Amino acid sequence: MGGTTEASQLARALAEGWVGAGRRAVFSYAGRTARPASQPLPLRLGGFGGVAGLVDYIRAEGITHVIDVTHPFAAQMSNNAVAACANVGVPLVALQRPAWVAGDGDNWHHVGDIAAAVDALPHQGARVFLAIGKQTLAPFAIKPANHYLLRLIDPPEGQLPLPNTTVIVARGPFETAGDQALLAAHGITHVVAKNAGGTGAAAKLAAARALGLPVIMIDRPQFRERPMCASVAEVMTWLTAHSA
Ligand code: 3Y8
Ligand code: NAP
Repeated sequence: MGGTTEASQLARALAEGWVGAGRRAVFSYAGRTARPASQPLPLRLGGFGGVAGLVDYIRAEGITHVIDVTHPFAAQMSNNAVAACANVGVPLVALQRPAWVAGDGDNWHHVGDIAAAVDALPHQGARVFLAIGKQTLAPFAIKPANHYLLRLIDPPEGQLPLPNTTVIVARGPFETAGDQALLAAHGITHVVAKNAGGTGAAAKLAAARALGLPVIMIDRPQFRERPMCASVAEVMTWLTAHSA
């Protein structure tokens, strides 16, 4: 189950080391974006239909191993996978990159969720870089007197929930120099980020540090207990260890 930089890296390793050895694999996307990245594995798009739908899919497709490489904020998918795999009795492992930690020169304010991120913003006059996707914009509408620079993967359909916005349509992974130029060009005063970890979304943090900007860092949701791997190589070892 993909949707992150690490999922694309694992797909390449599986295509070579697993499918290359005559085994089968399928890459699953939620279907959130108009044109998901292509993968070297067969793709399936869209939700499974909750835990029951995932149980049916695992059984119908004869899935023998589930690898959860979804985003650290995709808690519902991850929790559904724990329940479904326990129900069917197939092994599950998650590959999740470590959370970012503030370094020298960082000016971070940790908050627990989107609502707390909104609370942490001024009531007016701020110029805020929101790189948290389009699904979580509505809560910021209670502070309309700030200007919001939005980075989205697909052009927004219909009216945005915020009056003062500039929209950038771009797909990560992003580079520090590009993000620093973007933040400076728009006179950004605050950056809001999810603690995604990894490399694909980290550029804005380095850019904020270079520009001396505060970052409102949304901490990760809680997950149900599950076996974890910390690298693609570890997942490939786990697969071999759990295969007849
Ligand atoms: C659909 C798969 C790859 C994977 C790239 C990573 C890094 C680049 C940067 C910013 C932050 C954000 C957002 C972001 C990044 C990677 C990785 C990551 C952040 C794709 C992808 C899917 C999604 C869904 C999308 C969300 C949105 C989140 C934009 C594919 C490209 C903000 C998360 O418009 C929408 O509805 C967007 C929805 C979920 C956050 C949200 O909650 O709205 N990602 N992102 C997956 C699916 O269909 O199952 O389409 O190719 C994957 C990536 N996005 O190797 O190319 O590994 O995290 N994606 C965040 O972390 O902050 C942007 O702009 O600085
Ligand atoms: P979520 O809230 O945990 O999941 C909501 C529902 O979306 C799930 O219950 C499932 O539907 C479906 N779903 C999610 N990931 C799926 C996958 N890989 N394959 C099939 N169905 C999936 O997930 P989300 O936060 O919306 O993220 C959606 C996708 O975008 C994930 O693949 C994630 O890796 C990627 N992504 C998310 C973020 C982020 O910030 N949230 C950032 C980068 C990438 P059913 O219940 O019907 O099965």
